[in-house]
Amino acid sequence: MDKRRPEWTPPNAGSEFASSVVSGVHGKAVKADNQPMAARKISVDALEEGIKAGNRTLLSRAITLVESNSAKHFEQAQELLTKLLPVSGSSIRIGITGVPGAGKSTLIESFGLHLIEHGKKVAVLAIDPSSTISKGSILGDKTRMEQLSRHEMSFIRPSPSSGKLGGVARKTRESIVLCEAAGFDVILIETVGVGQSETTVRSMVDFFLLMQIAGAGDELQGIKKGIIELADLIVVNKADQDNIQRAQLAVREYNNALHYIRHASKNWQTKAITCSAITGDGISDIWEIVQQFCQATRSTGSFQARRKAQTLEWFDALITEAVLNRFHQDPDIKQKLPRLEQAVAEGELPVALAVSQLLKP
Ligand SMILES: Nc1nc2c(ncn2[C@@H]2O[C@H](COP(=O)(O)OP(=O)(O)OP(=O)(O)O)[C@@H](O)[C@H]2O)c(=O)[nH]1
Ligand SMILES: [Mg+2]
Repeated sequence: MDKRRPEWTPPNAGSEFASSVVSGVHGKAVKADNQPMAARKISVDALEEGIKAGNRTLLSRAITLVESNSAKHFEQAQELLTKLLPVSGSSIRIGITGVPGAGKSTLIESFGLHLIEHGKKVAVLAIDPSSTISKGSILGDKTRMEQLSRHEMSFIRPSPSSGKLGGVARKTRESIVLCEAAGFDVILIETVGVGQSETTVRSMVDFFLLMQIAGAGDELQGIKKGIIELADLIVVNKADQDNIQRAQLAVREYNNALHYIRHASKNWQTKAITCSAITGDGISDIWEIVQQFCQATRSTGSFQARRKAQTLEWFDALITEAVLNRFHQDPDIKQKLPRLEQAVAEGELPVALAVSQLLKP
């Protein structure tokens, strides 16, 4: 093995690192605030070892590495992922979506703590394409997930701050691999119901949970948006105090509607239940249902088949992205494109002909 492999330095010396203690790297503990970031380099091998040992500080650094946009970091991240892929894949990946304020983070707090009580290690990732600077949402989430974020059996990572959904999704998929290699049994991925983010999260999880709130005036909002067709479970949250009856009514309506809707997963009948993320009512039912889902889909092979299909879809998407990038970087294309665009816009040239002229060597 090449011992002189270039070492990785975190790209931004953010607060995430500032107060952390990195132990076991190069054989000794390093107090982070004592030295500048550039002085502390961690090799891919050290990251691999640390992650396999469940070291959350190194897991966090590895995620920063996969989130980096630099070419050098890309290479190192891919090397690390190659090493860790064989020890990944054994978690259950759960996507959680719902309109802003539905109670996703509050649910993750109580559901996560419930899972920990059952001996599970829980990682929480977020996809929030609307936040260009993730700092705000970290703050919100950390206060909503106060106990969970302090628990040693959990790991919480906010959404990468890069704006484009495609880029964010790649980073999240790679972060899932890292979390699994670090021994996390359940990966929760929170996304706010904006734009395409639900479809994107659906394409990387085994189980998709849609959170709704009763009494929002439009109980069946998800049906219109087609999101119910993605869900394996609909949870009507905030079923507490004087909202219980409304929530139960909404659950009945959903369960009726679900008879007419194509289910999201093979060998699984989507259902709706009530829950209160605050009182904890219904939280254990969610875990029961997830386990039933795993049993039903694993025994029939559809669980494994979906994962394979998801990976191939991702492969396909990355090919498309890479080919398009290469196309747009090509000097010849760059030179021809504006003229042809104008000709097409002015109606001087048929579109299909313009494309074939563009692609002509
Ligand atoms: N009564 C009641 N309030 C709840 C419940 N769950 C969440 N809330 C409240 O609803 C508000 C929003 O909760 P969050 O958990 O931040 O919702 P979210 O879906 O994560 O919101 P975004 O991250 O902004 O999309 C907070 O004030 C919570 O205290 C619940 O079960 N019952
Ligand atoms: Mg939230």
